[in-house]
Amino acid sequence: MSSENTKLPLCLLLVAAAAGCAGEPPSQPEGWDRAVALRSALDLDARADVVEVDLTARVEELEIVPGLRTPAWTYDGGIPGPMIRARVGDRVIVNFRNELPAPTTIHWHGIRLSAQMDGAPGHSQPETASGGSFTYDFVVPDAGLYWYHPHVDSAAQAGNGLYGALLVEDPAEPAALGDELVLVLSDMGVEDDGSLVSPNTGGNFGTLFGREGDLLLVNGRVNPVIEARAGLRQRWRLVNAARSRYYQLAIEGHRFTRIGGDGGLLEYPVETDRIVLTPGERADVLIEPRGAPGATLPVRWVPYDRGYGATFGRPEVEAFRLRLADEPAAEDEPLPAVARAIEPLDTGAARRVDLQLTQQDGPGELVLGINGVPSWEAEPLVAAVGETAVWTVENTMVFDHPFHLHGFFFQVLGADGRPARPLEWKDTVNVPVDGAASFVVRYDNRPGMWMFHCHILDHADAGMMGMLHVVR
Ligand SMILES: [Cu+2]
Repeated sequence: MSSENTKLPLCLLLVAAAAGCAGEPPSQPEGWDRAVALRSALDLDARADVVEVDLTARVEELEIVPGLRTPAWTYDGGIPGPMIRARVGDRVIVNFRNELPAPTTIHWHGIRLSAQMDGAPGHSQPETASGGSFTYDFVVPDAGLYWYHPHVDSAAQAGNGLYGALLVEDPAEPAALGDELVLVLSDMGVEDDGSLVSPNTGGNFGTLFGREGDLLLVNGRVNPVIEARAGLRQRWRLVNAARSRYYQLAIEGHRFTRIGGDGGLLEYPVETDRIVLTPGERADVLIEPRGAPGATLPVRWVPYDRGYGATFGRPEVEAFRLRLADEPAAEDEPLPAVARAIEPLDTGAARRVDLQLTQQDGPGELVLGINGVPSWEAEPLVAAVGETAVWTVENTMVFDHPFHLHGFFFQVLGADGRPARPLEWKDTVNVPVDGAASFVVRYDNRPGMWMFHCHILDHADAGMMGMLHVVR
């Protein structure tokens, strides 16, 4: 019961409970989010500003396809892993235990933490061996939706099911934006006998294209149904946790209001017909469903042209659906102002970093790289704390690459060389076929080794990765 309700006389409360109060605002249907509700990690620490959770990676047989048992790789026995919920400025402690048959680490995608907690094997920490454990301990300084996943053999491990959401809430944010859902989008390849498709399926071509599982998963479920009431806004916090698949979502006859991205709210909201999320990216969108009582609104995955053959012969797929309640449309409250003051970073005196995403020539296993060098041969770039840099990442291949920098947010630059509007903080940006992406970043006072890589994880594992050494 909210604190406001407790101020009402008891008789009024009883009347409201029995008959429904005339002035009561309309609400989503009972159990509207049941099909996609995420498990929340249990906070073991009583202190208000500390979230402490236990997290175990282990193989668990799950029924992802009805009637089949799939030995998925999981955090705490489910896909996705439990959602970790914190508030801006909280300290988050994760007591991690590895019960997988392989070494692993956890990377906290997007969080501006110290390099020691970033989960980069060999730089942040040693790999956590099978049977081993590691304690992650960091502060979450920025509101937004983040996520966690392994950084060892990451295409295979994330593809097998290892990912979860970390939501950092800001109590100062305007309330009443919409009823909120966190949706972790991914995919999975399952054979007819329920076993996982081999992470090496398709050989070099599989690596080059980036492996996509045939099953689209929304919070670990195939085509779940979200109940809705026409006219009532829902706020969807989306993350693309797939190892290679781009998500482009559309709802016939509807537009989305995008209010946030990787690093929290945008400078101002934008309307859009489609939401595009490369692997690693997040979006914070409002949707106001419209339609006849009882109608079904498919939320379609629409093929995104990310290069050679990416859309060829590929149909649209229903990723999930909204079912409207058997009630007339409701009138929602007007959308409160959603805006955020973001200072554009000054590119004037910025250092230049020029990178090319490359494919190596040669026989044998496919090798990708950055500036012609695979990650295992690359020398780290060096930068100084406090420095501002403009990165230009050029794509020399016939596939798009989602480029991710660990540890720091950046502002994507438009064609005019200035931060694109609306301003937003990002950590992953698409680099289109035969094109480039530019961004400006300022290295705040967190020295250490930071990774950057393509977030098509098959590409990262094939060498499209490098290191940035930020020194004091
Ligand atoms: Cu790539």
